[in-house]
Amino acid sequence: MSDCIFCKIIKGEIPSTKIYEDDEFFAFKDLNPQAPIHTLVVPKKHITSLMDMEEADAPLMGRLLYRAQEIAKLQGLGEGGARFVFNCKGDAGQTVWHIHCHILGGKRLDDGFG
Ligand code: IU
Repeated sequence: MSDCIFCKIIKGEIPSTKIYEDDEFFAFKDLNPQAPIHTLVVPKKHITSLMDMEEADAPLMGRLLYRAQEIAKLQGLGEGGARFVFNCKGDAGQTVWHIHCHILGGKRLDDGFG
């Protein structure tokens, strides 16, 4: 989608600190980290929100979860663990309308959810 900021990051039109890329997914450091490790994993396919995905996208999103936990381990979170978050739509605070999985870790996240 031409005016989507994450689509532009995926294409390299906007710079980012890339952590991982394959044919289907792109992962990069969050610009405003909420934990020592804060990475976003996005599908290259533009889907606006987890709650807008179609059933046909379920295998892709399953693979996204598998990749996300691999990426967390790549970043040294295998031992301590991590939080995987999808903010969906307004009440959850979604601000970028391209599905993204937040990976948060590198410290004890004992602040409840979010
Ligand atoms: P949210 O789940 O939609 O609330 O999260 C969007 C995240 O995208 C948020 O943590 C931002 O800091 C992050 N982000 C970014 O890393 N780079 C950007 O250019 C923009 C947002 I816009």
